[in-house]
Amino acid sequence: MISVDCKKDVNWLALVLESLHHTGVAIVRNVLPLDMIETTRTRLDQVQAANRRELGDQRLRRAGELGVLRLMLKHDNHFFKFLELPELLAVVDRTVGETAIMHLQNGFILPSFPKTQTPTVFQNRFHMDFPRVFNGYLASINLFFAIDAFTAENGGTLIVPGTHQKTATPAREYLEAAAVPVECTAGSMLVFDSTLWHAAGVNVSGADRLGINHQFTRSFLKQQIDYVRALGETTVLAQPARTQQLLGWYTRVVTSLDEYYRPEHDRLYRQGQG
Ligand SMILES: O=C(O)CCC(=O)C(=O)O
Repeated sequence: MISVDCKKDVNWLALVLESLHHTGVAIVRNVLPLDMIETTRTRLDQVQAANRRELGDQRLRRAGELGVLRLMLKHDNHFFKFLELPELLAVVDRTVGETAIMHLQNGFILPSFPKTQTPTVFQNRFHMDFPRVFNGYLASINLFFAIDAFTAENGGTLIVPGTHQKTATPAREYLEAAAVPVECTAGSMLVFDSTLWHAAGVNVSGADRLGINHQFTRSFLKQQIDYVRALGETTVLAQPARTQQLLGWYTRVVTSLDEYYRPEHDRLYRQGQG
């Protein structure tokens, strides 16, 4: 798995793109500044507390997830900053294109468990985040930020290089034998083809492992959460144009003929969206 420093390697983007093609994965170090890492840590904890208040522990437990935080943008504008990072945008542009939309942004506070006591849930079973292979056409990409350093001990994501864009499901024994834990510094961005087989690792470090995952797709695919409706027009329009596009502002689906027959500049689903 290649690891490049985006502040030192002038060729970092070309290396990432080539690595995505060959192995389905690459690590980009040094993406987040220190102050953003620190602020993000606090804000993730606050979102988790707010989710517990709003949804209740029972409902969250029933979902069978380990510390997954959804729709963080609703709680805290801080998480919009990730959508303005030049390195994130550069990878999105060169993979799923300039009209791509955000499929999801999820925070992770992966808890530590005593050895052998980690519950088995969807996120720590090997899976593809985008389980559709379109004859090699890249439709979805993951950009996953390490807010803590990722290590084998704290559950750094297990990835299986070269398993992307395959129609046949790899044998479980193969996935287990060939998986490599992502180990990287805090502030790194793990980039992977969303058809790559991966799983959350097992955290036995004694401390939570914090991260934020993003998935971006071609503009014509459905989002996991309709961010435009979830956040509301006022919040979306307060963001830079590119963020509006990533949230799905230019690919809204019309609900009436009045909306359908609007003039070009006012259309909900703009022309040229890929
Ligand atoms: O937390 C991780 O390292 C991976 C999580 C994951 O694969 C998922 O939620 O789909």
